[in-house]
Amino acid sequence: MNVRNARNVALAAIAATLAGVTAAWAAPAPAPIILTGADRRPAISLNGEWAAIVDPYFSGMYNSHHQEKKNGWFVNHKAKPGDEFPTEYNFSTASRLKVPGDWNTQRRSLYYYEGPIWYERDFTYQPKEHTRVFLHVGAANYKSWFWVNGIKVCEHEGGYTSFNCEVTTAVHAGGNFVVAAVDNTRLADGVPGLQTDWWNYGGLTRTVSLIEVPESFIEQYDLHLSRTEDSVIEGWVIMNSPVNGAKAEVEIPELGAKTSAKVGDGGLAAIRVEVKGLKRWSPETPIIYKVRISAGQDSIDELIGFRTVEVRGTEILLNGKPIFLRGVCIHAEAPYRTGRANTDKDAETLLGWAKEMGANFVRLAHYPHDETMLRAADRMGLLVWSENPVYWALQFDNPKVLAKAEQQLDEEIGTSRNHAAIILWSMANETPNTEARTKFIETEAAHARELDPTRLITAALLVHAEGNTKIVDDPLGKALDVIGTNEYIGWYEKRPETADITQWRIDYQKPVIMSEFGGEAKAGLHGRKTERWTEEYQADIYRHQLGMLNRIPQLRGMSAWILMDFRSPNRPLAGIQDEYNRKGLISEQGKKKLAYFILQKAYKEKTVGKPE
Ligand code: GCB
Repeated sequence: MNVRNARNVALAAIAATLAGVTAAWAAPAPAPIILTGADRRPAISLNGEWAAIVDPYFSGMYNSHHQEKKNGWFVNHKAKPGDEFPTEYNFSTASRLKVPGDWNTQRRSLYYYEGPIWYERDFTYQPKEHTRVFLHVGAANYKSWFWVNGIKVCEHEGGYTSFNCEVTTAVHAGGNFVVAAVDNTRLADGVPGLQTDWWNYGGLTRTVSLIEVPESFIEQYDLHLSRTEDSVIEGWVIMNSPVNGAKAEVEIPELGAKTSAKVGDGGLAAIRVEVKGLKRWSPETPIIYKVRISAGQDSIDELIGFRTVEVRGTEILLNGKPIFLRGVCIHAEAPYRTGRANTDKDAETLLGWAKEMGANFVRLAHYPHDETMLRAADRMGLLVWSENPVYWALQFDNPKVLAKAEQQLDEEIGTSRNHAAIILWSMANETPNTEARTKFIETEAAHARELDPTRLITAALLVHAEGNTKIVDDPLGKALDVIGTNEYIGWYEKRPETADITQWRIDYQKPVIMSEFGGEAKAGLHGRKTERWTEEYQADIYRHQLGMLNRIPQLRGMSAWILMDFRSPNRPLAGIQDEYNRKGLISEQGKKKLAYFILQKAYKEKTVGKPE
């Protein structure tokens, strides 16, 4: 079937819908599936220029008279003059947007845009026998719907995780086309919700490709170093549609290690393999092994580092030894060009600045970052705090919101569970202390533990104060392995020197990470250290913070807020902020501020934190 025929089929389906007859796409959209190591599979890239139609009223999706979902008025729209229907839209004459990319920084008129945009791209394809094909979407913020040749292939909610829509029966030999609707409208029942302190970059913000797999294929796998048995790599492989008697095989050629296991119920094969001479991954020795995972006709060449992480009392142990996390928070904001970060170069620049500062740890705020960032952290030796976008006040009493948070966790953990760099799954940031919230995040934490018992669970908590004492007693702390706390002494409260007389009371005998602290400065603005917005004022905050942090006995890590200035609509102060949160240690144009060097000295000389 060629593109034109496909269009006709799709047109017929639209007509059927309009006539009140159930059309092919009136059926519920198939759920996307999660693939581990999708970026390690050969792929047909669909990156590049896509046709784009801005549709603020979402008229391409809804029936204008009844507001009922039409499920894709635009889905097949390649209408040419003379085509009877539809008439209002034409992808072939529409303007273009780059994929991957947020739309806000590609066109001035889309800078503040929050709403739906339709995307379309043609591609040629040659189906292969016994092969299943997935449309892999690195991320689409926030809700998205996909059609291939007019056939609905999936819909998805959540703007920061990858997903895969099966298109095996929708593609055909020759010319094909994919249409996507992406809507970044903020939702009261979304995750995150209506309020965030970062830019709501919309669009197909990460790579899009086609991934081919055999009929029976490897869906997810988890391979990690055992905490209890030295030199044993354990884990599992899950196969989709395994044949009877299927086996999964794991091989690490460099270590001469190889094992195979029977695929049992639910497609699961348990893996255990003894290894000799394994060199453990750590920030000082970011050693990564080539690992071949194969099952039936399918195989993936992975790159995995092996290390253990655990908590003992108030210590965090990496490879059995106490570690202090000298870190910094990072948003997925592209250095120099701004907008969403999504290239190896973006990741290497951001993480390179963290390394240069002497950091061994990064908090990737406030949502899961992309594979390029995680691969770079593995390679460069930076421990990672990875975060679910449960941010500020969500509808914590709404079970649908919990389901959305859990789905995003499934995707975050399912796709990135083999990164040695990730040691912490963060459930939430600065959530209000209510019963509904605590229950919500406890459920989320239990879900994360079930998905991955090998890593530590954390969250960034709000603290309160009595006089000069900061108190960490949020009941959520019970559900966490590591307590994260945020504070802004010297910026949102009091003066930088207040830190000198601040005490901390932490009601949990657990490790603590100061997950945010800092203040704003405009790069290049100099003055007295008492003048807000100057680099000197920001540097003074850091000087006083370092002394205070050293007086918290349970402190096992810190992540300054934040590495680089980032766009936020909450920061309109003209001439200073200009819609950037200026708490960066580095400007968005790469200019290091004085505070960067204060922290660099403390990190490099290890004058902050417990020497290991
Ligand atoms: C916070 C938030 C973070 C903000 C930061 C700020 O507490 O967790 O998302 O950007 O403060 O700059 O106010």
